[in-house]
Formats: sequence, C-alpha cells, structure tokens
Amino acid sequence: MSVTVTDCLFCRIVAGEIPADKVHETDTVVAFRDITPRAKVHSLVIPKEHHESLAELATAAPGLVADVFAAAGEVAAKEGVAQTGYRLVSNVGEDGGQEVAHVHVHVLGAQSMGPVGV
Ligand code: DGP
Repeated sequence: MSVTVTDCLFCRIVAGEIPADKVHETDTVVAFRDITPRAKVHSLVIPKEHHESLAELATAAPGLVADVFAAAGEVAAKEGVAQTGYRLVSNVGEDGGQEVAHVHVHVLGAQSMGPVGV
C-alpha cells in the first residue's frame, strides 16, 4: 500500500511535483542531493512511502529501514565516498533537529567529518 501526504515536501518530491537532483532510486526509496549541502557530498535517502521519522519507520515498516540503509550505501558508492568513509544521520523530532517530517537519512562525506557534534 502506498501512503502519501499531500502537503509533505518530500512526498511531493516523490510524486515529481517538486524537482530534485536524484542520485539513486528503487521501487521503495529515492535519494537526492540536499538543497543546502553541509558537506561536499550531502544527499538524503527517503522511503517513497510517508513515515514521519526513523523511529516510526522502524516500528511500522522495518523492511523499509533496510531499504533506506542499503540505498545509503549505494549513494555512497555512486558519490565516490564508499572507500574513504561517510556519515549517516537521521534527525528525529524537534530536539533532534528534524525539519522535514518525512523520514530521511543524510549521507555526508567527501571530507573529514570529525566527531559527532551537538
Ligand atoms: P532535517 O533537518 O534532518 O529535517 O533535514 C532536512 C533537510 O532537507 C535539510 O538539510 C534541507 C533539506 N531540504 C529541505 N527542503 C528541500 C528541498 O526542497 N529539496 C531538497 N533537495 N532538500 C531540501
């Protein structure tokens, strides 16, 4: 079953209503470059189905969690950072700094990331 939320920014990217610079796509997930990159490589991996956060996704559709992380690895390979390393981040909720309420994993790389900051 496909679940979409019409006023969700990332659902609108999935639907093709808002353009995005796609780097990877499967039947269940899509990855596209972040509009405000904070690293030389910065893409977002999302499930096409609407789920609010990684926490909600893990409960509702654990298979999609696997699909998202498999896609993150594909993005890293396509962006040339699989060998040098990269960071995966998923912000959850307000204190986590989540701005878009459609689960996404940031793929950050092509530079030394340093320790995880707050
Ligand atoms: P977060 O703070 O974890 O919810 O990250 C949301 C990210 O989404 C943020 O890094 C900027 C990115 N973003 C917001 N709007 C758009 C958009 O319209 N297109 C793209 N490609 N990225 C967007």
